[in-house]
Amino acid sequence: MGDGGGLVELRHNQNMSAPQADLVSKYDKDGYIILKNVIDEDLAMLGQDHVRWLLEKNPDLRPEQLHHHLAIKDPFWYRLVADPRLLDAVQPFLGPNIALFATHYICKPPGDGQPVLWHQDGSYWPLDPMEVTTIWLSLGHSTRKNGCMRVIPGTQDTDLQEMKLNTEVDNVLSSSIDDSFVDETNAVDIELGPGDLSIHHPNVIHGSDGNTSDQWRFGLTIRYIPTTTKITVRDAGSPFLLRGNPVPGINEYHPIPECHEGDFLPFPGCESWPPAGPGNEGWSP
Ligand SMILES: O=C(O)CCC(=O)C(=O)O
Repeated sequence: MGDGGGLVELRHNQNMSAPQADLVSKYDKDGYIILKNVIDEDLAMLGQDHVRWLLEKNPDLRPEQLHHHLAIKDPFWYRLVADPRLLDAVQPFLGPNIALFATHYICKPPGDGQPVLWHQDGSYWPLDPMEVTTIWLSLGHSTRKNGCMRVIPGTQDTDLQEMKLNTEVDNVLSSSIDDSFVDETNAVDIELGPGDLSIHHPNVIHGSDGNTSDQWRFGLTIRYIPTTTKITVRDAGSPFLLRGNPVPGINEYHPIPECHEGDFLPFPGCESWPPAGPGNEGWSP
């Protein structure tokens, strides 16, 4: 299964620059792309502080399991996923009306950071249609040694498969795709520095190894949808309208989280929070 007809048509209707069109054709061919230096290093470091802050507030959670429900009332988390540089990066794939479906820090501590077994994202998601793309935002150095994401290019043309319970080793999703779909010899390491990102398709087969190095791996996954995609299970994500217009009757979006004294990670711009507009329109980093 490739992209739905809706997204293909929507791309045809957009005025894309030649570099954007190249990225879209690379994504269509390989199921992922890489963009370097999209956010500044200061913001990436603030993202690392955010992870430490979240872990202090939620001592029972592992750093691979900082899930989207925590984002609903968290102004810094919203600020990060609504960053116009990230929305500009996904707009060629999704069009101008963009919402957040879900977001999840997957950070791997040195020594025992857990693997993410081979899977297709769309198999887990209650979305109709399955028009969605993921930014994997690197907040530090993500390398083969500390368990960077790995992708099998071209597998975005594989239909979504049922994921199987898999707890042979401790792993982030406790499940994986059947081995018969995985040819690891074709896997590509997505090595990234702070502020770099990859964008991947919901059908592409991907995963990552554990972190056996002495360096943390800091990554944030951000699942963006066009506002025409319906989240069919209530409370399945952390829906926010981020850019453009909602479609009546499709999704209900949370309000922009407020900054409550002592209960958020301070960030540049929080003094004049919340930003203007329904999402973040008119706001620049
Ligand atoms: O963070 C990882 O290692 C894997 C990420 C992933 O599976 C995803 O973003 O869908």
